Amino acid sequence: MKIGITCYPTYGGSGVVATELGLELAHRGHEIHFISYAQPIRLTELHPNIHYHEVDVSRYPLFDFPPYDLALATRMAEVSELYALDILHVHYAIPHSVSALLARQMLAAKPRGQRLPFVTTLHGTDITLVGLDRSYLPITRFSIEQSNGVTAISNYLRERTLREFDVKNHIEVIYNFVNCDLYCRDAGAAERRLEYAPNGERVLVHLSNFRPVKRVTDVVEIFDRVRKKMPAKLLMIGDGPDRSRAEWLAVQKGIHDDVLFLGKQDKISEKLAVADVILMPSELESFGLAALEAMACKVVPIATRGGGVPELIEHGISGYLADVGDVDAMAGYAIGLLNDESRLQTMAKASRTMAQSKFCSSKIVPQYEEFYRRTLERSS
Ligand code: GMT
Repeated sequence: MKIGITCYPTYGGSGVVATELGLELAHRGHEIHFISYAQPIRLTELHPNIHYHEVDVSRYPLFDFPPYDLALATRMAEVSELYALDILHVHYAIPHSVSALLARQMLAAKPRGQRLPFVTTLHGTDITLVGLDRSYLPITRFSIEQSNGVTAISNYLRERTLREFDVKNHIEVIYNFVNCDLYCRDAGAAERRLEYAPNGERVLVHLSNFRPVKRVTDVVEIFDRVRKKMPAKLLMIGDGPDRSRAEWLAVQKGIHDDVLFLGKQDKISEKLAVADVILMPSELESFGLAALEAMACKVVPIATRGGGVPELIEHGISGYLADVGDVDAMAGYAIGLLNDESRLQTMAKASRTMAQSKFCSSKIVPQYEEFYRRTLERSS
């Protein structure tokens, strides 16, 4: 198939899923066209089946807010026509599904009337935060209803979309996935760990875009409690609006030397694979891709239990779940686990098994292929 993919290229889990999906599909022989305003950050590999088309948003003194969604729609239509795309897959509803809808209409109105069915994948805050803002809700609902196919990344997100948006479409649940061959406890992990924890300290990790929903100061609070009980290091991977709050908190607590802010990183699997535990105390996660990537690397997740997270983590078996803001409980789980090597090893194995048995790309990517086929059949 010839598949167009649009996502946010620089920020967040939806862009990661979109990029990894494009790469996996390219390896399976599909022709992939990324259409976005910048090259997706995880698109580091050159592959003959992968093409990238930049959307140029022209500036004009009248435009306080340059109309990216219109430039995107134009580029989607252009690329679809030039490369005879079969289907367009947009990740994150706002504004991508609206642009796809416009592109589909532009092509249908042409003399030869090319068809451009599009699939919208709902990821999280496009529904739970942004989409529920009154100024976005009607158009988000409309573009979801107009999509030729809709997927959500967890049952939680599917139910919430149906309930709060009152849309009538079928929404297929296709979970986030991880490449289990790449994300694993590789042979070099022990040596790399020494760079961060040279004296045998425990290693905790957090990976996010440091937005308020991630509650990064809770990460520091939890680590502070752990640090009082044992030598430990915290790796903070990523960057975003709340990073400096977290840095200041670490300074105030006197643990700044043990909290390593690594910023945005590539080769995420290599960083995750050195850790014992990942902390994900988010306000809400529709799924929790960062936890899945860590679990595949035998890193045990300690997370909040809201949203779609319980579909990934079984409390007490492949990780621990606590209420939002309950930093004492999450610290208690971490301390108990890190003090008990045999339980840590058992849960690390259970985490990997969970990732392998349900969420490997080899299991999930064919579900997308099948969904494209059904969508194409329905819209022919
Ligand atoms: O919060 C983020 O990391 C970004 C956000 C997004 O939509 O880009 O992530 C959402 O999508 C991820 C991939 O599908 C999910 O794993 C995350 O749980 C989800 N984030 C939230 O629901 C807050």
